[in-house]
Amino acid sequence: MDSSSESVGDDQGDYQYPWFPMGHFGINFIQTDGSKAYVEGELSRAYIKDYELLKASKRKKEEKQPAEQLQVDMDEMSLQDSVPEDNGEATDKLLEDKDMAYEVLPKWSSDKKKGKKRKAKGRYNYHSFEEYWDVSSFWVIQRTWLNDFGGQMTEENQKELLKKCDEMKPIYPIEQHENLLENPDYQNITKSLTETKEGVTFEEIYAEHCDLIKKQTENDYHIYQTKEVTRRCKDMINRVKRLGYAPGFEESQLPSFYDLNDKDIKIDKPLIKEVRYQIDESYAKKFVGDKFEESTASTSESSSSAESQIESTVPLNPKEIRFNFDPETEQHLIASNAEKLYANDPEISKYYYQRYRLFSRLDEGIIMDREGWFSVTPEAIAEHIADRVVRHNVSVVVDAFTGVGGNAIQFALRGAHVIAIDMDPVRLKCARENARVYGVADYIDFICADFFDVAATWAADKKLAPKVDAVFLSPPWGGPSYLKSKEFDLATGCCPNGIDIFDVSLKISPNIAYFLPRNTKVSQLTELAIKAKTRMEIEQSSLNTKIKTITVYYGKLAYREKSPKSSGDN
Ligand code: MGP
Ligand code: SAH
Repeated sequence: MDSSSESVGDDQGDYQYPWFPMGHFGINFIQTDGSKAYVEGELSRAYIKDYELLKASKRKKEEKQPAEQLQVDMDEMSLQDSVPEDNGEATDKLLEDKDMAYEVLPKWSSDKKKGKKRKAKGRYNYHSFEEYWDVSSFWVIQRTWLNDFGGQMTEENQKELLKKCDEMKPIYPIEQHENLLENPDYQNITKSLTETKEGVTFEEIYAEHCDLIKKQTENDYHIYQTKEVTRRCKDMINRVKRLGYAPGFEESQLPSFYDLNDKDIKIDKPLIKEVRYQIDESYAKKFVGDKFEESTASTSESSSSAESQIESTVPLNPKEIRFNFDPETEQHLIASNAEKLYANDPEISKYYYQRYRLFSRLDEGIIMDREGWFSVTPEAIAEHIADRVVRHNVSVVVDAFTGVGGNAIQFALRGAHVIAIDMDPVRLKCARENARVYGVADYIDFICADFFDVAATWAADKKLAPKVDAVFLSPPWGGPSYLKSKEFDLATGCCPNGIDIFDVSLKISPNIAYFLPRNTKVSQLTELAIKAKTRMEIEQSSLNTKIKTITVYYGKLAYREKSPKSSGDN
């Protein structure tokens, strides 16, 4: 483990499993309604180990699954350079009044601030046109003036001006200024005035020259900035991808896709205006090394029959629901019996051979239905999530999609009071029975209902609403085939719609932990942070050597660095 990163977190010392911030980002967006938004977040990874539980599960030798690269097409994005147009032939008419072109120049002071040389390595990221103009105005105006009207100066004054210009040249000129004198946009732009306007004075020509050069520079600065931000966006996206996330940003969200000066641009997704980030590449190296590389890329071979086999989650007649588990008639739910039951169902038997990592006390009476097997959070991951959530004065947690109780049990074991909701009576029954096995059933309230209905009831009558400190969300991901697409779409992949789920949860608490596929689009997760107006953290759960899932923390659950690092930011 990188020892430098161990000291970064504000309260990372007392966690059962180590987790580390790998990078942070800040993104300015222009939203579809034209308003601006800013999102700040962290990328982190938890290193969770459960080798013993996996070994005890006596996993069968599995067929290797074909590797599938979790690469998105952002690499191929092409950048349309803006090439300034040629201004045409410059006039070459000699002017009278030799040296007037020199005389009109404002005399420079020795104030070094104006043309200050920056010692920073690499590119300098100017924050505004004013900042760039402050650094470059003397040089760009006077060097171009010398170029155009040097013939009207004495040799001595030409030399002196050239020397001053060289001194005042910014260390990091924008691209269009790198070969300033070869750029036609900066040549002879006022010379024609001497031809067209009679009696024009050098003062007037110089004033016009200053004006036009500034306008041209401002225009070029914005073209340059757009290109620079786009370059940084692509770099950030590639770094995020190399850490094993699915970025999800589309080319149409990059600044170069639009003319940002166009006030009437119509966008259908938030447009990135500016990015700042610092991403530790050493985690990417660990990630692409042997096991990690294989781990990100897996294709689920599962057939679509799995989806059709998922039981209906809506009970037809509530009166027929029995919440008590009957071991006689419901033997099919007993997890330790599952080997035979799912012998011809490879999609589930795979989980049977990892059974103790799902529940270490599986043989003590754990019960699960088919969906429970593939959707329960592995115990060590659930332990870690509870470790992250149940602190910062969090004592009441809503588990909105309880399933068979993998997470609810761990929240309760960490000392929280849990409100456990699931609309499926069979799975909620499993959760309650499983909570008994772990001795925490008394710390959990079980509600068999649609989460949307519960949230609406609480919103409609505040007296009915409990005081909730945090909401945990682990909705269905549309069956085990969720990894089939490179990037998981929160809106269409989750069932119900993952964006609606978040919106409803926000009405209950801003402190949300969202358990999602590892290939969920980061772009959508940032959109949720905009809505929540909170910072965010996307934590990868690395189980032994494989990144299994992600948990996205919002509100006070998200990591906050005590003393932000400033150096090395992009
Ligand atoms: P997985 O499909 O077993 O991925 O899910 P894995 O292990 O990478 O599979 P492989 O075939 O690539 O080796 C990993 C974990 O995600 C499961 O153990 C569950 O905890 C969780 N999970 C999977 N699904 C399909 C769901 C789901 O629909 N909802 C929720 N909440 N969790 C799920
Ligand atoms: N974290 C759980 C797994 C959750 S699986 C565990 O560790 O066991 C997702 C669960 O969401 C399923 O049990 C499903 O019945 C439930 N669900 C789906 N839609 C729901 C809704 N609208 N309201 C409440 N529960 C829902």
